[in-house]
Amino acid sequence: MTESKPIARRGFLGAIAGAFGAAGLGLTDTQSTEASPASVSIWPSEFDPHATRPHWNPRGMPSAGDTIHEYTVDVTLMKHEIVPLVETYVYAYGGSVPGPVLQVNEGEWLSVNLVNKTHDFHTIHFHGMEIACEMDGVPLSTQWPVGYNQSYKYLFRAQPAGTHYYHCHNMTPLHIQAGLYGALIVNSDDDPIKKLFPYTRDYTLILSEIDTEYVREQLDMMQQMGQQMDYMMGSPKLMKEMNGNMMGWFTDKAEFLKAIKNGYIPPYAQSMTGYVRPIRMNYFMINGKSYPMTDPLYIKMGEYIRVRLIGAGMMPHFMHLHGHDFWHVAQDGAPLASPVRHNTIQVSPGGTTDIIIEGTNPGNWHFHDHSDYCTSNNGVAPGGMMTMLMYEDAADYGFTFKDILAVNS
Ligand SMILES: [Cu+2]
Repeated sequence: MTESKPIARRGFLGAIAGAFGAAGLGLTDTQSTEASPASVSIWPSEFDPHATRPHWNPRGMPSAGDTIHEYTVDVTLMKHEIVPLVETYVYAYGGSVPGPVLQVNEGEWLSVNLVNKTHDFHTIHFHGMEIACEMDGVPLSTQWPVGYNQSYKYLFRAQPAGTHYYHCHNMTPLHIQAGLYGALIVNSDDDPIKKLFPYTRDYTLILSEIDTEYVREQLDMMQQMGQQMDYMMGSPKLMKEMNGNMMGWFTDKAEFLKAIKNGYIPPYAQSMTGYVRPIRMNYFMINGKSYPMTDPLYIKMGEYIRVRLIGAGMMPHFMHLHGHDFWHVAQDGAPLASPVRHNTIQVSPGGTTDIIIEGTNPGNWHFHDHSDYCTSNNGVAPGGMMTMLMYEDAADYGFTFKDILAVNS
């Protein structure tokens, strides 16, 4: 192995100054020299980027003796209650929002049979997995979308370890709002987080949002178009003939541009419902529920708990814990080089963020998105993306405050 070359800050600044002229950066020779020790390295010289290559060939197949976890995940149209009196139609994987937690050990195989029981198209994308692209769940790119009463079997080896998730990749802004997401946890026997913080409880919090009006309008429309869609699904040729009439699926850019020349108006220019309506989120959820119906996190003094935050929606969220700092230990499944201390942490759309909380301050503590718009239900606060960290042994430390739910009238 060749030794990697440390990047010296002096060399980096020197390169910029050379390109733009030192005067342009406001640096004198003395300043740039004094502020830049000769051999400051950003990364340790032993850093090996190849260490993060996939352990197993993503295009490999199972061998005799390999463990294969088999799941059947159906997609149904069902009613889901976000908070009392707010019930909305959603699509659901496996009959619940979020869908079932898929949990395996790194290197084991997952066989997931998607069965579609709705008059719409769906797939499953396994977000963060290093797998064969045919198993990646992107409709019209790596597979045909799965129509009514059709199925598609995904088979892949789970890698890399860490907190991941899965979601539908068809009409994503609608189908994720409509409930098609779930956690995918890949465990490792050699988890540095568990070694450093021997946690005893492990929570998964999937963050997402919904515009209930938008979802209702769109799902209504899909039901009305159901028969037409089912007929079309019988034949890929018929699907293609629908181009320009409805969905606008094209084989390439040239075909798309030709269709526009011939009068095709894409939905973003004239929406499928006849008018353009921007998405405006009104409920903000943790595991499909808004406060006060979110589940609390429980802890005891001296206990470590692991909290896996998954950004399944389309907005960033800024989770803030009262009364404690916590440790950011992994991002997008991968352990950080060193834990980082926070009391507020951003969870990006599509990102997973693992934190460790240590029980150090008995009581009941809010844990919520600090983007305050998102701690409301239909514009009324408190609500939304909020839960509690509750000490089970708080009474032992003289804390007697009882559970109170704040619900605005
Ligand atoms: Cu879908």
